[in-house]
Amino acid sequence: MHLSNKILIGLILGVVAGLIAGPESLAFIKQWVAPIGTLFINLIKMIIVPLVFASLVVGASSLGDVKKLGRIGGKTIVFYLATTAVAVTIGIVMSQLMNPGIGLKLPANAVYKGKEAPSIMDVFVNIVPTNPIKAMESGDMLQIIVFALFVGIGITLVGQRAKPVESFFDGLAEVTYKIVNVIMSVAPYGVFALILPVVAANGPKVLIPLAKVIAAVYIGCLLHMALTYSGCVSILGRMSPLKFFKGILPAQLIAFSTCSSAATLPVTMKNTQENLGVSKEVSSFVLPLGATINMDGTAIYQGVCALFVAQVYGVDLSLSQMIIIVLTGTLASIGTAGVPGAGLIMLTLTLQSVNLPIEGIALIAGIDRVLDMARTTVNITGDAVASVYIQQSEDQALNKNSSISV
Ligand code: DAS
Repeated sequence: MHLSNKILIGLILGVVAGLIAGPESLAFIKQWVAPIGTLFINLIKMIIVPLVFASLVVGASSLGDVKKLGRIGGKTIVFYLATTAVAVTIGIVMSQLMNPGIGLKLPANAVYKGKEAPSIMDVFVNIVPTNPIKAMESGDMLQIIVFALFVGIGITLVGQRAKPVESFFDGLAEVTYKIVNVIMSVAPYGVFALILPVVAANGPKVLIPLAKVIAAVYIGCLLHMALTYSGCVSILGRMSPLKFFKGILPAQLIAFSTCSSAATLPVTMKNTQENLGVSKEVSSFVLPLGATINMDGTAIYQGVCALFVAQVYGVDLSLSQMIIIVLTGTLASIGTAGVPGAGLIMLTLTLQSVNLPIEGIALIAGIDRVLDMARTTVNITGDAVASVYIQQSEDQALNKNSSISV
């Protein structure tokens, strides 16, 4: 049976078991089931840094020249920004249509004590590592990407004498891909153990009062995938959307269960390379970058929740405030880390940009995990769409050059 089907069965059994068990069994579930899910996530996290670093060094050095790296980087970042801005807009439109916050009253004692969101400038200034080993130890993905790119460029500039270094990283990358395969063989059990506690804790009575917010985020995410991504994959990627969504399904299921783009990255790389024909050099650059700065699902969530909070507080937002939400929602999603719940922290940035009270987040915090499942799934899907587009664009450039040189 195909791995996707096994993971899907693990997910469905986890949901059914969670609904049957319910909140009464949470103590037992947290003691005996949740640790299996944590073990599975730890297995994936174990391999992320060596996988991303080795494949990026090989990717950057095999690009052959810095110009090509700059070209791919430029196309990737423009694509990410454009699709994210569309995503925020879809989120705003969904909230305008569904009015999830109308009629809801914030509990008097609602206070949000989340972590302070980092400023966008902090994110950009912080991308160059002063200590690459510390960056790897702390799993700072942007710093690891920057250091790996410099090592790859260094190998290119040194040339033949650096071949042993390049071969070492090439071998290390292959070893890490094989380790991902081994880890994925236990994914159905890991997904079961991850989903069961969430469903048991978030039973119907938790979700129904805020069903409209959940519906607005989920419908926004589905629309973005069905319209934006299908359009990009078929027009820019020259690929049938059916083939794309079938090929990326395992990574989507892992993202849905783990709520972490970073933890899903090894699977996103595996699926794009094995099922979608994306080369190692493109996937090892576009995907780690995307898992760090491209969060379309989070952007949709920012748009929906900003309007939800405005509606709860009876604030009528002007068009210019909506535009500010699109801009800050896009920037906030760039600064969102690929870990569970990161989007909730960045929501404070978006709310503050239009002077909305951040206390409104207290209502969302209770259902944030359920919202995170959808937004993380969209986040990694958007990264995969970008890798398919960039691969197609590079193939076209190669064909054009070879036809000119004939
Ligand atoms: N869970 C984050 C991710 O891994 C997204 C978010 O929290 O918004 O992509």
